[in-house]
Amino acid sequence: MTLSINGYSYSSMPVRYLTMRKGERVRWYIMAGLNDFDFHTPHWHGNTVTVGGMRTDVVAVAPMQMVVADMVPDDVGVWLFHCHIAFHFENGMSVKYQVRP
Ligand SMILES: [Cu+2]
Repeated sequence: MTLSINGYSYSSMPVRYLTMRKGERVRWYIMAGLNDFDFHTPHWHGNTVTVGGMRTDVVAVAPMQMVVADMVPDDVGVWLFHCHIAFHFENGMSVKYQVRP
């Protein structure tokens, strides 16, 4: 089984799709699918987000749950964004995002 984020697996999404600038206000819309295994724990490397007033680098979503995560990135670089469930990560659930100066 191959799992994906926005249809991309194993960090194959072109990084330009998720490129932002340091200090920019960025809003991430997270939504899980409707299969019974669609419990996910999206996790950002490099930067943190705010969800419901809590600063974090990981959130949990249940099937068809939606989460809004706000980020003001301060760490420049190319970072991994992936599901933290080991089985999902090992089966491709990762993309890269970029923060430019
Ligand atoms: Cu997952």
